[in-house]
Amino acid sequence: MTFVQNLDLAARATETRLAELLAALVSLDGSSRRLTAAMHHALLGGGKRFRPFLVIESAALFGLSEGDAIDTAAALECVHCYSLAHDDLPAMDNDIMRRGRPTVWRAYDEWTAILAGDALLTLAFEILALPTTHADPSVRATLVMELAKASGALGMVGGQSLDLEAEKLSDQAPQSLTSIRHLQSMKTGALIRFACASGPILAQAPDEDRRRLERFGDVMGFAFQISDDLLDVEGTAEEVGKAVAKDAAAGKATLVSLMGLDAARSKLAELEQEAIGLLAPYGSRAATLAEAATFVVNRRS
Ligand code: GRG
Repeated sequence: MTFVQNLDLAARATETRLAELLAALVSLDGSSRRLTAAMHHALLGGGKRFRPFLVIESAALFGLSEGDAIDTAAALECVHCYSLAHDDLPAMDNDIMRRGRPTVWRAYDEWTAILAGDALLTLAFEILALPTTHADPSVRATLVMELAKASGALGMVGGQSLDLEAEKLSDQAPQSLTSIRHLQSMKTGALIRFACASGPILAQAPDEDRRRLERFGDVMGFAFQISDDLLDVEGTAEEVGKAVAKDAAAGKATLVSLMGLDAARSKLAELEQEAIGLLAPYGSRAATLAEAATFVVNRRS
């Protein structure tokens, strides 16, 4: 099977489980139809489901099945989709297209998009608390703790704030490579790191494995961000499913604008090798995850 077929299988399994969880946990009778429809719009229909794929594959390294990892994968995707719905709002990035469709606030309105994001964030933790996520409550508590940290003030939300401060507040110092690297390891990196660490957490694997997979997640997150910046410069809106060239138009410093295209591409190649090297102890079980490193470096969407 090719890497893209594997990614697609994980995406379909995640979407099936997300639809089931939405139907089971957000009943149409008890909730606002408008809110539920906006949650559907944010969560289903498009998206690579790359983070769920990382959850499933990092769990597979330790002999766990897709079914063992799917609820954790779905919970993480709820947080990711909430972040996109909020990031697209006029007060933040003000985007009208996402995944080739109108953003949630354009399809509904701002308050519905805010509330749908809020509901997806809380749904993620409801899913992690379900016994179907893991039979052992202490594993569920660890997942809740780690996803909360990855999503919150020291993770994605904190990184988003640092990014918006630099962009929108006039008294901020110009961004350096170090400050951008730091904010992006929080904004984009923290969820990818959680995805990679969740396999050893679910498998109750030794700490050494968890640290190795966290390091793998850091490297993948860094590569993902550089490739995202490159796509903003080199990609087309059709490929990416959203507006491109936004960073340059906003005069925004990015890893690519500060490093230059050639240095960014060679950094990506270096990160690809580092990621693959970190998987060496897992031999052929890590073949798909190693291909993911190559995919991130070369992705066009
Ligand atoms: C609003 C709290 C809050 C956080 C927003 C994730 C994020 C933080 C902003 C998105 C802006 C952005 C373009 C970040 C760069 C990396 C990234 C997260 C890209 C989108 O993720 P993909 O490519 O998207 O995995 P799909 O659609 O495939 O799920």
